[in-house]
Amino acid sequence: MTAIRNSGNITADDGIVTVNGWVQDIRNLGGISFLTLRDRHGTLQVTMPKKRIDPELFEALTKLHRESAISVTGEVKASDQTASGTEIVPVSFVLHSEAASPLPMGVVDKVHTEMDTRLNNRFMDLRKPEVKAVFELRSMMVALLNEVMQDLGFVCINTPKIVASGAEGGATLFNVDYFGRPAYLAQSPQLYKQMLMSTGLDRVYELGPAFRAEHSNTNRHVTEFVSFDGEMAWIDGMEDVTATIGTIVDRVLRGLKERGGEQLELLGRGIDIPALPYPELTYSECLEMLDAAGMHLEEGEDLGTEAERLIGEIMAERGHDLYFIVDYPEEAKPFYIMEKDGTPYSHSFDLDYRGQEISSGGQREHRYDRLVERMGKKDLDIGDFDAYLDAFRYGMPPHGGWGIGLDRLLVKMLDLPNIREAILFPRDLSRLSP
Ligand code: AMO
Repeated sequence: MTAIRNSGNITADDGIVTVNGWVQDIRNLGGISFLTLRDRHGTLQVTMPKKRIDPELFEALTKLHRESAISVTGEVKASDQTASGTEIVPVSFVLHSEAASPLPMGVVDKVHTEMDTRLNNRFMDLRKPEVKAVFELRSMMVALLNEVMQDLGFVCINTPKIVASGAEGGATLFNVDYFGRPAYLAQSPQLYKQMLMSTGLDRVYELGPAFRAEHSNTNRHVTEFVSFDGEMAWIDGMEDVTATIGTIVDRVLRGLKERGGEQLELLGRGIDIPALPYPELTYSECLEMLDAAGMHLEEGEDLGTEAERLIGEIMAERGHDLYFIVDYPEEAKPFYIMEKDGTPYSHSFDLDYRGQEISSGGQREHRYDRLVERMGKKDLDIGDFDAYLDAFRYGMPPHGGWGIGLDRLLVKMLDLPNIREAILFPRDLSRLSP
């Protein structure tokens, strides 16, 4: 039996090997032909000196369509002509599946391919090493998040994604017909992670899909994203939450830098590690900063995309990539956020990464009466929230938490131009397939 090798582990002493991959390119120079075989780890050169290999084999290999899936068996030789220092002289091959021609898009061609074409043909787009690298880094990021959360004593949870009431406002709810009853796709695990704070599972986290019927077509909004949520009980204040987020993001940045060297190099990216603790700006300070920069927002107004970007520029000048914006007006924040008594503000924060919000969270209102009062203020029908409210009637500890958009975090870490670059099969206003 021949050894199965790949472009990452082949050596000149391997003798006869079999390598699986796609035909990236064939160059026919008359007396000799070269086939570039690409696999997960890189490329290998299959060298075919016309006089030294079986004419039928030569004919069949040189006629293959680009991107066909094949296995090549041959002898490994040392070569000073290839980057790997090896080449394979074939003795046989198996054509598993021939690629149709022409290809829907190029894999190695230097021509620019539109995002829509790429996403329509994602299976082919992912054959590009630099596109695949993003998803390898994403996988490392998820592994790192799980590691750090377990180290910090958080319990991994899964909450329902078909729900009876939304937590993040009616405008972005997707309706579901649940056996004739109205239901929604979960916008976040907010209500469930809070309910768990009354159980003794007092530190929980979830990495799961979140759905928003976003009508905005931007490079940072999708209708289905992965939310990395955390919730922790018995906190003394919101600072416990922001400090925990700092620890987590720092561990992930360091881990990716350490483990993702190969992929980061392919992407031509480095990862900067901002010093802890990440600085805090209050909402009011932001309004002042914006005013001084020539952008006026009314007190209470949401910081929109432009304001966030401008604050990002000012913070970059001060040497900060990651920073919290704290103490938002209570009016601008959801019902579950605790008010800052005697002020129009709240115990809430956003975490911004180079001018873009990647997370929001805060301390929650854990006092039943105050929570019901706050729901009234927001014109919510408390009857829709019975199951949630019950958990607050029988001993709910003070608690707080966050939701980090996993896709956005990756986009900012890798400085990608569009959230769709970080999602395998994105869903947006117009895209439902593939
Ligand atoms: P929020 O609604 O701010 O807060 O969402 C939290 C984070 O989720 C990401 N996000 C999105 N990413 C891509 N496309 C979208 N359409 C989208 N919407 C949100 C962002 C955002 O910062 N329950 C609270 C969190 C909490 O308080 O624990 C919540 O969902 O990165």
